[in-house]
Formats: sequence, C-alpha cells, structure tokens
Amino acid sequence: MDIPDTPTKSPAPRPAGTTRWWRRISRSAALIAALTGLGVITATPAGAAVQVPDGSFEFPQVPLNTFRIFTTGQSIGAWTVRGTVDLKHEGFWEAADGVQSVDLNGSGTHNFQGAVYQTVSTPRFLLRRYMVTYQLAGNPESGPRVKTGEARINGEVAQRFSFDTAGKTTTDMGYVTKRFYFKPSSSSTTLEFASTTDPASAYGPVIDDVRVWDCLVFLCR
Ligand SMILES: [Ca+2]
Ligand SMILES: [Ca+2]
Repeated sequence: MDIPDTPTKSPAPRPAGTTRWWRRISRSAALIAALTGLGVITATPAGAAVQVPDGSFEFPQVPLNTFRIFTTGQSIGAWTVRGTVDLKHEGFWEAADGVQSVDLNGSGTHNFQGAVYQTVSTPRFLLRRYMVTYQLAGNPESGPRVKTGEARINGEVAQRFSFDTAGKTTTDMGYVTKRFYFKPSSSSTTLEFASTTDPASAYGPVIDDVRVWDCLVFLCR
C-alpha cells in the first residue's frame, strides 16, 4: 500500500515583535550557562553557611555559675578581645545558644567597653553577598537601661544596634535576632562586635550565636 508522503511541518510563524525577545532570552540563558561554567555564578542559589568558629562563645568553658573576664589581646575561642568583656555561663543568665554568652562591657577596670573580633573566609564571586545574624540582649542587672553597640566589617560600622533591657531578667533575657548584609572586599573579612555603651558601666550589650550566611544577592542559606 502506498503511504503518502508526510509533508514537513513548518514552524508556526511567531507574532510580529516576538523575535527580538526570543533572541534576548536565548542570549541571557547562554550567558548564565557560561558564567555558571566559569564558577562566576554558583549552580545553586547559595552555598552553605560560612564557618564562624566559636560563633556561640562556648569555648573556653567557664565553670558553672561563674564568669571570666577577658582583656585586650586575649582569646575567646577564635575571637580576639579588645578592651574588656565578660564570658558568662548560663548560671548567671540565659544564653541564646548553648550555655555561654558575652557581655561586651566587661568587669574589673575603669573602662568597661569591650569588643570581640575574628577573621572569616569570604570568597568573592559576582552577585555574592554575606548575611550576618546574631542574638542580641543586654545585661539586665544594672544601667544604663538601653545598651548600644556596633557590628563592624573590616573596622567599618556595618550596623549600629541597641537593646532596651526594661522588663528583662536573667531568666528572661529577651534575645532578638539581628541581621545585616555585606559585600566582601576580599577573600577574608574581619567581623567585630563592639560595645558603645557607657564605658563607666560594667553592664553592656550581650551577644551570642553569631553566624555568617552565604548569599546570592539576598537569597541566603
Ligand atoms: Ca552560646
Ligand atoms: Ca560586665
């Protein structure tokens, strides 16, 4: 039986004006594919969280119900101290994560303002950003009522923070999650948390559970 030839089907003509858009989409797809292949854009929206050693201030371990004073040049795990800070066990007050947290106004000197800082790895890629999160509260045992401080990136202020301790207690610290973003200027970044609370006070802002997240623009994980 003769089978009649099947005519080759011509593609349906695109409506006028769509050709330019198709070309643009094709070019964009090709560009993304090329950048992904070069590692300029990651294949997934974002990588894993950046390693922040001792982000929870759990080392060194302070004996139960005690605290330890750290001064300039001393280390709390991977963090270096400037000024004076207190590393406090949960027996003193509630930690946000684990059993220890840091009072950024230390003890035992005439200038109680302190800071902690460390350098973390921040590889640079096009569109890559980093998000820093941390838990913030304030030493509720004495004034000033409002504690203040700064989160700094490479020594520059990235975020000013404040915490009102009104109504807060050592068993209900009222931690809040703070976050900010930064664009890395090199493959490593120094992250710092510093008190700007009255240097005459030994009762400053309290931080815990510092994390850095890898982001593609604002898509982080
Ligand atoms: Ca902790
Ligand atoms: Ca203190």
